[in-house]
Amino acid sequence: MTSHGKFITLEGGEGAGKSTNMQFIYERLCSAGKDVVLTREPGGTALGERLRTLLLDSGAERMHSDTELLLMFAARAEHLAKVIRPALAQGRWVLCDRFTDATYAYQGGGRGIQEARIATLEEWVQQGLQPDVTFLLDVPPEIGATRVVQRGVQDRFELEQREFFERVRGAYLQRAQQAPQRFKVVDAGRSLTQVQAQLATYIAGIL
Ligand code: Z5A
Repeated sequence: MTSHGKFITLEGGEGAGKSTNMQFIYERLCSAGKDVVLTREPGGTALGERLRTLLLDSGAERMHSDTELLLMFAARAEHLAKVIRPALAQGRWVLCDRFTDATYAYQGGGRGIQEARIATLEEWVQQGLQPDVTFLLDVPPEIGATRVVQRGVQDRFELEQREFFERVRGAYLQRAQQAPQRFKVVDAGRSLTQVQAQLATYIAGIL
């Protein structure tokens, strides 16, 4: 019988260093002999990537927050059916750049949608499936903003104000407090060397 692989997610606010550390985590897991599927949300499938383009397009007409929430879960339903569940069932590990905690943080904390509405969609789409481990790169928005300033064109979320990112951060930290077994919180305001040393310790603990 094939055993289920582990489902690992990486979360954080803007400038937390997700892309940089995603690669680091991926390499650590592969070096330990794990067969890892690297994927992301919104996205991860052909249709999901098309939804991602709609969701991030800063030139698009203003989107209602309910539309944004539903599109996030539409992309997630596709991702779970086509990529995440099949990979886990084959015993592969899935390393996903953002998942439902991002919905609670951005659509819940950031946009102000009630948690209960998000929880209803979560139950419908995930049917109990949760990440085994979630790395949260926590950084104060003022530090994150200085890191992304040179990145050029900003997406629809990156154009939000500081208060939005404060609420996003607060919602992430609250989720981490509510599920301390699943969350591994990393102080991502420190140097990359320090961040990756802490990540390496956490990774060693889940192998
Ligand atoms: N979203 C949502 O609203 N609801 C949902 O359910 C989901 C997503 C799933 C796209 O996400 C948007 O989707 C996101 C939330 C929304 N919006 N925002 N903002 P994304 O994950 O694709 O986009 P992102 O947040 O911009 O992630 P990113 O590209 O990984 O950016 P990052 O975290 O800033 O990472 P980075 O590019 O690796 O780092 C930024 C810079 O900082 C770079 O120059 C690094 O070299 C530097 N860096 C990294 N770490 C350090 C340290 N420790 N010290 C100094 N400098 C550093």
